[in-house]
Amino acid sequence: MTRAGFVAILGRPNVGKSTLVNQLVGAKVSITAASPNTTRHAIRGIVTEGDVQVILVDTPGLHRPRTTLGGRLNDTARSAADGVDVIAAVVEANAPIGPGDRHVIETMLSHGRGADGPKLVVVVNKIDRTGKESVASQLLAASVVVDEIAAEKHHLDAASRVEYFPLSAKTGEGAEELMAFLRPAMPDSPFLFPDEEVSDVTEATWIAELVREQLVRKTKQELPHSIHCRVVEFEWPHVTVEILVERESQKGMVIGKKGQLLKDVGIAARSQLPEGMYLELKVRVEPGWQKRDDVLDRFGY
Ligand SMILES: Nc1nc2c(ncn2[C@@H]2O[C@H](COP(=O)(O)OP(=O)(O)O)[C@@H](O)[C@H]2O)c(=O)[nH]1
Ligand SMILES: [Mg+2]
Repeated sequence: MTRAGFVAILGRPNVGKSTLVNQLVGAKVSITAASPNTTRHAIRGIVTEGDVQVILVDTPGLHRPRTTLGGRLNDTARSAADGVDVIAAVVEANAPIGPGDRHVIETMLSHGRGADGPKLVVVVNKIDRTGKESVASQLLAASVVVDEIAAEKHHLDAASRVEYFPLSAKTGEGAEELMAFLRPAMPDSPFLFPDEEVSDVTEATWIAELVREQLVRKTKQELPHSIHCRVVEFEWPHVTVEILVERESQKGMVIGKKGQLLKDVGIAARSQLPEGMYLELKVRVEPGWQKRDDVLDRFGY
């Protein structure tokens, strides 16, 4: 009999959720960057080993939304925790557990109620950034926060089932211990994805994501939030990605001096695409798209 199930990865922006999914899958399936709100969809990373399939659901970071897009990203993250077998809340080892983390832990606990509720995990990530003693005290701090929220919100039963894992999504330290917990937590089930698949992202979406990843990494301030990328033409080996920004001034920032920034983005994205693929980038202004429900619907957020 095979086993297969879902693990939702929750956390505030930038704690390393996407890096964790990539580390566990052993391949890049979700783009990552040092700026918040890089992940915009619930992306599934699939680990199939022997007769167990663990499907990791990467989610947008839970945050205080300032735009319609931000609100939708939170909804995507919360609904990703519905009906899963395990919920993992990720916090950082190298920063105090703050209000944003508390909100994440509360979301995890409230989804974890009932005897047949999901298994619950707190991952203390980025342990490569701190010493062993700080890791130990952060694990303790996390468990204190879990107990506090549980007492306050009447989630004591869920809180008693929480397991804690110190980990570095970057180096992989602690990843096997987490996988060893996740495998037996999967229910009896046929595989839900073909066993050679590592993600549920289509090729066109993936190409657009790779372009957006480079843009997010190379631009600053509010610009990463204002960018949406989509494939508008795809006829092998030619693919055209349209880059949408919100204002005319942002168009210039994306293109860069003498077109250098856009050129660098193209080179970096293309290096991760199949050999021989030809990538064309176009920039277009779609005024205020982040705040417009009609555009967000159209873009699938
Ligand atoms: N040092 C260190 N950096 C990490 C680790 N995990 C993630 N990061 C970095 O943290 C930033 C945010 O990572 P990302 O996975 O995009 O976070 P997300 O917003 O939670 O998905 C990136 O710059 C990552 O390289 C880790 O275990 N150690
Ligand atoms: Mg992410």
